[in-house]
Amino acid sequence: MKKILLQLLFVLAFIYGCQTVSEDQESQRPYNILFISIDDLRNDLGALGVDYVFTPHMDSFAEGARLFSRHYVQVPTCGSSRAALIRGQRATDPAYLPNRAIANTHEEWGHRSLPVWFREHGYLTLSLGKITHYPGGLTGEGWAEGPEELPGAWDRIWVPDSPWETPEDMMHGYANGEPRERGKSPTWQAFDGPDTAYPDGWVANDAIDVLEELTENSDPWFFAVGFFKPHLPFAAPQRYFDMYNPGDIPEPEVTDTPLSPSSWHGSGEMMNNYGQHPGDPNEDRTYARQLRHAYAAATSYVDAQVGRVLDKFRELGMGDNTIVVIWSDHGFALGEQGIWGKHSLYEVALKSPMLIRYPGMNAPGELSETIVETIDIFPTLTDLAGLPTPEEVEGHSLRDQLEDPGAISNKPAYAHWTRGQSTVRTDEWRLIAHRPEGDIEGFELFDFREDEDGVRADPDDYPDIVESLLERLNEIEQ
Ligand SMILES: [Ca+2]
Repeated sequence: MKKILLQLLFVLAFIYGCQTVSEDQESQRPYNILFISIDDLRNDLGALGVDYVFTPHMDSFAEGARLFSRHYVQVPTCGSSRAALIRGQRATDPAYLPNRAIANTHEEWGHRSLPVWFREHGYLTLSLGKITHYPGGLTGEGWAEGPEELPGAWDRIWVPDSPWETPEDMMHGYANGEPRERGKSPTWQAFDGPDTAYPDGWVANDAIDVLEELTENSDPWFFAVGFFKPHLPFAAPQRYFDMYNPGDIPEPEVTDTPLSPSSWHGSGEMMNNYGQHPGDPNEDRTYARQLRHAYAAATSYVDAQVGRVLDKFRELGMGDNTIVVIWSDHGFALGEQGIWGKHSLYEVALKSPMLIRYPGMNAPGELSETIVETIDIFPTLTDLAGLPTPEEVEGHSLRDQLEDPGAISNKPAYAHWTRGQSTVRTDEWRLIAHRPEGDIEGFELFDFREDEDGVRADPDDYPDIVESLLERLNEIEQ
C-alpha cells in the first residue's frame, strides 16, 4: 500500500512538473485588467475637443490609448447601466432598469457576470468604490449590511475606511464625512481642503496602495476602481473651482425642448433629491452657470484622482502586462433640452467617455469615431485576455477598432428607459420610441447627417426612416 501511494505521488509530481514547464513555454501570464469607472461623466474631455473643461490626466492617458468619441450606454442611470456592463446584455426587459437591477436579477445570470467570469478563469477580482450600484456590495441599511448585491463576484469588495459613516453617505458625500440630507442638501459644494476632503481622494489612496500590493500577486488580477464624481452633489476641493473663470463656462446650448408630452422631464434627481435651489436653472441663468462651473470642477477633481492612480500604475511598470479601461456609466444634461440630469434617452445622457489601452496596441492616441456600446466592453476584455466569451453576451469585441482606429462598425447603439421608452442610434439618425403600455404613443427623431450634435426632425417628414429604425428596435426586443 505504501509503495502504491509513493508511486501515485511520483506520478502526480511528474504531471505537475510537466504542466509548469508547458505553461512557462507556451504563454506568458495573462493580461491583468485595471478598470476605472467614473460616475455621471458626460463627454467633457479636453481630448474630445471640449475646451472649457480641464481634464489633463485623462487627456494624457488618451494619447496612449484608444478614445471612443461615440460610446453609448445601455441605460441612462447608474445601477442599470452597470448591470448592462457586467451582465453584457441590453436592458430590453424592465427588470433590468432599476438601480437594484443586479440585486434583483443576478440569480439568472450572476454565475457568468464579468467579474465571476474572470474569477473562474483564475483572476483575482477586486472592487473598490462604486462599480456596481452598491459601493461595498451590500444592499441593506446605508448599504453597510444586508444581502449581497452580486454574491461570489469579487475576492474583495470594499469602500475606503474614511470619515463617511456608510457607503451610501460616501456616494453622496459632502466635505469631511458630512452625509446628504435628501431634499435638503445643496446641489454643489466647494471646500478649501485636500483631495481627501471628498471621497474620491480616499478611493485613489486605496487604489494606489492596492496596486503596490498587486505587484506581489502571482495570479492575474482584475482590479475595478470606481470613483464617485462628478455625480451630484457637484462637490470638490476649492482649488478645482479656482481653475475656472466662471465667465468662461458657456451656457447650455438649448437647441430645443421636448415636443412629446411623454418625454417631459422634471430633472427629478437634481430638483427633488437636493435642496437650496436659488431658482429653476432653466430660468435662473446665474444658477445654471454655477451648476455648470461646479460640474466642471468635480470633473477636474476626479480627473486628478484618476491621474494619481495612473501615475502609480506607470511608476510600477504595470503597462506592459495590463489592459486599462476608463469608462463612465452615462452622460448628463446640464440644461440641454431643458433637462438637468441623466434620465433621458437624448444624446447627451447616453454618450459617455470610454478609453481602452493594452500592451503594444496599434496607433495609440488616435480617435475611433465609430458607434460602440457599453455591452461591447465584456467581449473586448475576454478577447484581449484570451478567454472565451459567454454565449449570452450581446456586445461585440472592439479588437478591430483597437487595431485600426478607422475601422467602422455598422452596429447601431440601443438604449432603454422607463415608461416604455427605447432608442436606436445609427450613424445618421436617432429614433426615440415612447411606448408606455406597449402601444406607440409617439416618436422623436434626430438627424445627425449635417450636425454631429443632432437636429430635431419631424418624424412625419421621414416615414421610411422611422419605419426602418423601428424595425431595428423591434429586432432586439423580441
Ligand atoms: Ca452614474
